[in-house]
Amino acid sequence: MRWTGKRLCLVAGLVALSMWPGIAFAASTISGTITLDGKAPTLKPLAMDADPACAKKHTAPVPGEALVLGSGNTMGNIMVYITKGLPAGKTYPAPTTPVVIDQNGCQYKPHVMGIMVGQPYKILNSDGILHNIHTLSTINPTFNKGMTASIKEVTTTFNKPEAIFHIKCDVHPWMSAYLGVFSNPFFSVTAADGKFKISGLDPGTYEITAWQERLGTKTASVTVGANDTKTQDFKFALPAGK
Ligand SMILES: [Cu+2]
Repeated sequence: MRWTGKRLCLVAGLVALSMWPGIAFAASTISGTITLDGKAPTLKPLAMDADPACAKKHTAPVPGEALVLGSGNTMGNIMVYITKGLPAGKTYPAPTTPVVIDQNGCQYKPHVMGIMVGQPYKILNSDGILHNIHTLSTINPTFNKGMTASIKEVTTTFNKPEAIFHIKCDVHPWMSAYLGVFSNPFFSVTAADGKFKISGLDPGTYEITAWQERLGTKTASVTVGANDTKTQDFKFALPAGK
C-alpha cells in the first residue's frame, strides 16, 4: 500500500507540473499554409545586363523574386513569426551555427531569412566578382561591406531584435534580400509550398504574423495548450488593379 501512496504522489506531481504554465514543457506547435487569393501576376525577370559579369552567369531569364508561388498559389518567402504572447522574461539562447547568405549568380540566396540576436550571419561571395552588401537596418547599425572578388566570406552579428529589414547590393540594384532578427527561435520562412511550422511554444495565446515583402503583414491570434498543435493558415491578396 505504501507504493500506491508514492504513485499517487508521482501522478499528482506530474499533473501539477503540466498545469503550471511556468513549468510545463514548451512543446506546442503552430503550423499552416500561406496562399495567394486570386490570379497570380506575371513578374518581370531580373534585368542583369548592366553588369555583363552577372548576365554571363545565366543562360535563361532570371525570374523576379518579389513573389514566389508554388502549385495551388502557395506562397514562398513568407516570414511567419510570433509578435505577442511569449512568456515575459524567458530568454532563448542563440544557436552558434551561422545563418548563411550567398551572393551567387548576382542574387542573394536565400532571399528571405530569419536569425536570432547574436547568431553569426555568414556572408559568402560565390560569384568571385565585386558585390557590396548593405543592410538597411534602422535599429541595428547598418552593415555595409564591399566584397571584392578575393573576399569569399565575411561574418557579422545583429545585437537587437529587428523585424524585418531590406538588404541590397550597392553595385547591382536588382539584388535584394530581407532579414528578420529575433530574440527567440519562433520564426519560419516558407518554401514555395507555402508551409510554415513554429515549434517549442509554451502553452498560451499568441499573436502570429505572416509577412510578405510587397503585400505587408497579416496577423492572427492562436491559443495553444500543453503539447498542443494548431493550424493557422493565411491568405494574401494582391491590391486591386495589379
Ligand atoms: Cu552585387
